Amino acid sequence: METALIESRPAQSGSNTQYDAIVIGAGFAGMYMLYRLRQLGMRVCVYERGDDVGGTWYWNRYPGCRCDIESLSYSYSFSPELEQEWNWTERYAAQPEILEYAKHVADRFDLRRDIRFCMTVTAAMFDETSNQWEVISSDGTCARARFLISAVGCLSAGIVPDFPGLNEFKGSWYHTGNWPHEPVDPTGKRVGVIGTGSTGIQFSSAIAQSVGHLTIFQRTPNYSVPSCNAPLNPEELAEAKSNYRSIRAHCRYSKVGIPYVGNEKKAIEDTDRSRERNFEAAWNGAGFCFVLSYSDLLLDIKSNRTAAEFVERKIRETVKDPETAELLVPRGYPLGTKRLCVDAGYYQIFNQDNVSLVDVRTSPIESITTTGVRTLNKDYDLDVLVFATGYDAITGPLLRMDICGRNGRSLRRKWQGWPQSYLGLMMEGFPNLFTITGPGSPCVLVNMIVSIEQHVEWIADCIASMERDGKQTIEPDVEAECSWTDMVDEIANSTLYPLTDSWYTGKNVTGKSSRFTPYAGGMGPYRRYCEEIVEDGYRGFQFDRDLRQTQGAALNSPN
Ligand code: N01
Repeated sequence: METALIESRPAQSGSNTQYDAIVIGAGFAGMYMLYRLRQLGMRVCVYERGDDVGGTWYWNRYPGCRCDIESLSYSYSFSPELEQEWNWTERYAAQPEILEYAKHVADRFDLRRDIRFCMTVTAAMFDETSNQWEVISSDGTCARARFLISAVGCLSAGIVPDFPGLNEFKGSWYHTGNWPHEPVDPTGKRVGVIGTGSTGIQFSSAIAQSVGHLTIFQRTPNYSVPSCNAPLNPEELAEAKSNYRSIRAHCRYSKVGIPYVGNEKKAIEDTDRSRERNFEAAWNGAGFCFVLSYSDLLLDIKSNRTAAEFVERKIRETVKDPETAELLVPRGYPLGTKRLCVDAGYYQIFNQDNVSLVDVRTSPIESITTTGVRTLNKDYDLDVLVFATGYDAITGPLLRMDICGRNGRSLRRKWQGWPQSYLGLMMEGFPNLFTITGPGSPCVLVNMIVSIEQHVEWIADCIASMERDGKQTIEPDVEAECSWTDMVDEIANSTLYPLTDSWYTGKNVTGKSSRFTPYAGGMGPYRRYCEEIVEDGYRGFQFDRDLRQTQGAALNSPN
């Protein structure tokens, strides 16, 4: 049920401002966190580097940007009134509609008055004498708060590869995650796209018809399946609205946080004919859930191959030029271990005369010239160059800030080897710092909004219980953190994910230690685990930790 808002004290402006809680980021996580903290009567300030709410959906304005989770479940569940008044228009909402939704939420719950826009948090230090976080932002001001909550998202630190000559390029260039607010008209232009992940595939499919020529620079082909997007008709919408409570209940304890019921059968145990029928049906309607068309596709390499071969056949059937088709066929990694892409006619665009595919694995990009891209074999003249080159995911957005916990220990140092956390929610040595969808949580493997809501509610309940019990600080034990990190690792190793270099493992970032960091055990099991920990008196956490113990633990800590 939606709870009435408790009127909270307004945030103050200026330097050395004091709050009860500071939230970093005003995307879906930050907005809901603010809403919940206000309900506790807290003085909250949200820092947001953009000039409006929306996070990912504020920054990613590139043509074709769309959610690959269905609108009816990629939306907040906390307010039945909000659910009833908002009308999604398509099965998979496009970026402008999702951004409108975020703005609507901000207006409806009067969130903006506690958000400081165009402010980037650069550093945060924990002051042990006062048990306060000191938060420094881009304008040089410092604010203090007892609780610091990171809502910076998992895919918000974009990467532009360090190609020599980029500054000399005479055309326009953009990273898809920092797309201009004013329209970029590609009509009739020579456009180059580097990157063929979800973003590059969406972007290329969306603009191929209107550009003069589109050159796609591909290093690794991805598996992509049709989204089968369609308008939502009034009956479907009404049906969903009348069933929202049961849909949400299912999502909260499901594996992926969506209302889709996956096939419990194993691909490897099915007959060839039945498997083909099943894959065909999934290809023609399941979108991202293609990967759930059998229970073992991400667990068993032989099963995975059956799905991969099906998609590879589809690519060869669709793309008329056999050489291009072969270049587009993924090789050497299991389907879905790089996030499965969901497209609107991607493979079809290669049958257009104005689209060409350049294999930069065999002929690498050497530099950007004044007129375009130079590969080992050839120069490509371009008017517009688009970097769909991805993100320093999950830990990147957190480590862009200089965060120091007890004894001045920095998070960058703590996470040098691998990102240790307890439940993906907190780190030992960093009291009262919560990370929404941090490493070690299901985050990017499930419906992000379901994951966000679970974390926000857990954090809000935890803070409320501390207030009730008069506790000043909370942080995990080293032992709890280590065993959680080991468990995340163990579960990951029971899947096929770690076999592939991807942004999931951090291998896409030069110098980043490689490890599969999300919790791959599923949303439902994770939620139950978090609930049990609370029922068990916050097992693995310490309240008001004794400093002498802390010093001992820090000496014994491996990081
Ligand atoms: O990023 P990516 P993305 N030279 O890392 C290539 C989410 N998302 O922005 O694979 C040449 O997947 C790189 O090549 P390689 C979704 O979770 C969601 O596309 O490293 N190429 C790869 O092809 C998604 O998974 C939606 O060999 C270079 C590409 O750039 C995540 O965001 C929509 C290169 C990067 O692909 C990230 O997707 C869009 C270089 N130097 C995105 N460096 C939704 O629908 C990198 N590449 C919700």
